[in-house]
Amino acid sequence: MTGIIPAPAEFALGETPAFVLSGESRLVVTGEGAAAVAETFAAQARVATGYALPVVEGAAAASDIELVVAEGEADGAPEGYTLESGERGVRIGADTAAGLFWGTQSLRQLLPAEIERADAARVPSDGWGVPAASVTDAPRFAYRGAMLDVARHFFPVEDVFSYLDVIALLKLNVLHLHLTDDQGWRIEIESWPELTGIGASTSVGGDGGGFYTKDDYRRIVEYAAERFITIVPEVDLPGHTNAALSAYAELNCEGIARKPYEGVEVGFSSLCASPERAEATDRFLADVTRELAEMTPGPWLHLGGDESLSTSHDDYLDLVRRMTTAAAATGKAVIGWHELGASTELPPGTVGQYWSYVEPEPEASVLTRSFVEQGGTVIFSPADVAYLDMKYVDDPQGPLGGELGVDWAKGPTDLDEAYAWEPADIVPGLAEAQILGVEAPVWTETLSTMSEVEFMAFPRIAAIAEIAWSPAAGAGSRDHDAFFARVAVLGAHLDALGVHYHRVRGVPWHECSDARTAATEVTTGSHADRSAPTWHPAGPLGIRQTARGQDDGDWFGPNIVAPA
Ligand code: TNX
Repeated sequence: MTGIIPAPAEFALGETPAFVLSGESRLVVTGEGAAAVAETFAAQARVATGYALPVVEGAAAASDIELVVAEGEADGAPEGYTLESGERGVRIGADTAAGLFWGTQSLRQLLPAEIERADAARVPSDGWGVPAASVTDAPRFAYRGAMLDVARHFFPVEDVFSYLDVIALLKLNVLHLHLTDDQGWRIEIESWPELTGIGASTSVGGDGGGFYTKDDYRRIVEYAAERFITIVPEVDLPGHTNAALSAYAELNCEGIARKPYEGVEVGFSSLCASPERAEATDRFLADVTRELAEMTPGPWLHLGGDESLSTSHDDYLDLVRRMTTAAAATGKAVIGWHELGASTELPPGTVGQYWSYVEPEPEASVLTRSFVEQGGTVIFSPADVAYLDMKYVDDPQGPLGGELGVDWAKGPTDLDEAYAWEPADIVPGLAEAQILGVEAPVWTETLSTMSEVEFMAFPRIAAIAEIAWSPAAGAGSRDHDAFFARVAVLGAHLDALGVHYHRVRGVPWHECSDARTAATEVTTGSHADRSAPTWHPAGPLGIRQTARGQDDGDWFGPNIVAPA
């Protein structure tokens, strides 16, 4: 079973014998950027196979992988590629280095899963075969995102690297970092040092703080760029700002710094719109957006805008005008959660991120259409299918007794549900060209380790990646069974990578190739299994009790304001 996720636009298995990667194989490159893409592929493949896999120029032999960037290779599609494999070798062609890179991600998935391993201990029983195949592929949407909330819990640079590695496999090309919230400010802003002094010292449940220095952030941007992934930084404004308000008294209407916050309520904090604070607030907005833009090569700044439930409507509109003006002055395009559509003065090209449901709340459609009425576009992240912090249906308590995940959207979310929706069918009246793309957020109120994030993200993120990349198919006409079979192949790759995931029901998961226990079984087992050793290179999931902070009662919904 071959299993490329997301499904290519066109894929056919050939009749000829397989290509076999061997100690003789070379990566033969032509065109701008091809050598760098070859090196990224070879670096991992060398580790797994133990072969030299030199990157060279010249004529390719039947034992080689040829990587070509040249005009017309993928009909001009900016991220498209073609792949041919068989007894005469492998050849991937693309118009751009990005397209070539996505082609190598398909090749990764056509190889045995052991290609992901961090040691060369095992040669697969049939060797390093790639079936004879012919692929012609290009993405449906230009923006294919994952979001990581590093504000509720902080995740170090190495964690972000490992998430980037595995979202690249799924041809996702954006990582949106939710850098600030009530519980923490995670990005260094030199002109406002206390943002990452006081403001970064906290997290949900008192699990400790942290932040990225400018140098850390640049390393993330570079690591992402090697994988053709753009970083979208988010500073959430004007609500979700308790961390900033606790760091600087002058940002508060009362002129008194807020207490740091480690709970999970939303909607209680706001920047101050009043004229007495205008100087400080506008200087804050200008400095933060300027410094963020300077360290971000990508075209977007995300300004949040969601759940500003304690900001009056007039103040909200005033603050949105001021923050979007500041961001636009940096030359970047603005992204905001769909609430930002309440403003009729958005800068040209502002992108709305929809987070209501597959059946939209009426207000959400109106707010979302406002972006396109003002010449912008929309990203879809419907919470009931694309929020990866929702619990799983077949594990409604969450692993180990309800500590991981939330269910406020429409209850827990199954892989089937994550797969069975169509972005063009949500908000009536949007043309395909007005949909910039799709994004899968992971919010981390209940998730404090990368293993926990992985467990919630995989395999559901594969469904979102396929919706983002593969040709349009009405929700009803997606090939559910074929997708689930391909998810099983992905599972074998995740096993080899050491990425945690939930073995959701309905997927014909492969046997673990080892007598040892899969980490994923440990996660869903009883409490007694928690400390059981696993074969996993990543080690045991290590789930611990993730405290919910001060409010240990019912989980919040998106519209619940914290008690005063
Ligand atoms: C809603 S929807 C939020 C986040 C929470 C998340 C938890 C939206 C833009 N914001 O503040 O972390 O729910 O699932």
